[in-house]
Amino acid sequence: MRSRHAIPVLLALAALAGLFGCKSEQAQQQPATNSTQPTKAATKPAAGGVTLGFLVKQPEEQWFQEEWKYAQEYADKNGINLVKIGVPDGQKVLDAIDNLNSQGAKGFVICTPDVNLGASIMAKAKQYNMKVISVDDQFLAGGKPMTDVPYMGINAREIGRSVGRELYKQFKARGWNTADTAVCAVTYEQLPTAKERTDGSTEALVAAGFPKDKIYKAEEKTTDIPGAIDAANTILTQHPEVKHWLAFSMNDEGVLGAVRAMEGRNFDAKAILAIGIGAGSGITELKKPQVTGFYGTYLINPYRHGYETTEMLYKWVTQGVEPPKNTLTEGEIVTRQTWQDAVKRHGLTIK
Ligand code: FCA
Repeated sequence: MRSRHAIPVLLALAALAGLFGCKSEQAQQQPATNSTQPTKAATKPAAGGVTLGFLVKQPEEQWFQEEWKYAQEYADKNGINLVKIGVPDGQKVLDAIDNLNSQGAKGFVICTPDVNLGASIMAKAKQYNMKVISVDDQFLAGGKPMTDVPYMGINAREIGRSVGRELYKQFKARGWNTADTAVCAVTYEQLPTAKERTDGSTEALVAAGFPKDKIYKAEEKTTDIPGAIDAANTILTQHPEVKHWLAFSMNDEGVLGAVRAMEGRNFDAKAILAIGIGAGSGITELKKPQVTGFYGTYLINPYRHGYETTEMLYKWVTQGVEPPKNTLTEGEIVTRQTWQDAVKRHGLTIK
């Protein structure tokens, strides 16, 4: 009886194990605390395979989906069991690290939901003997970057400046004047990479000749479109005299929120000039058949942040190759006319 069932049982087990080849998407939906579930055994990688984690603060944001996509591409090529988990708060991060440990992970890449969690994340990783690479948002300890933890981020200040310079150029090209034009700067200053970006944009606009007192800060509480809409609405209410609006932020979501708030107050696309930073929702906006006030975006590179960080972690774990401590990536401003070519040149496939 038992032996007659042995083959079907083995097949079922194999199917379960097969599921694990594509289980990472599933991991993202499962609460991190699921590590003790009976299915855990099936998460064991094939003999010789390595398990690594990739934790991100906002899995619903397109940037992070792109990052995961390229991380998975590297994992698939190298037989890595990549466990992708969304970690929107500190508790989820700690649970996710426990989860990774129970799956035998040797390390993880993380974009933390709170940069001040750096020390606790490192303590927990050390306890489990896991290696850590931080991506996008660098850990802070006592307000200072934890430069001993390998980090890949964007060259925030310089990218912000590029956005500011392009805004000024387009503002001039439209023949607008500063008498009835102002800037809605959607800011999130508690996050250093965000502050660097928006400070850089302000700096470049002012250096080009835009009056600093007409750059209004809209402080968002969350770095998504709803958070930016709320923040921008406050500024729009305070300044009914403005006829032309410029907008910048730390990411596409911040700028799209500003544009949506302006549209909500009947500003025509021709009265708005907005430039984002990202590689996802900004491109989706540029693809829309109708032109909106979202003029362009500074295209950053999720391939490098996903594929290369996973590669660095894998080589660190398997060959002892230490990753560089600080890698800053760049990109370029793209518009409705240029994004397709740029996306191709940077080796990206953005949906
Ligand atoms: C931060 C932002 C993301 C993205 C990334 C590179 O984590 O929150 O939107 O811009 O940096």
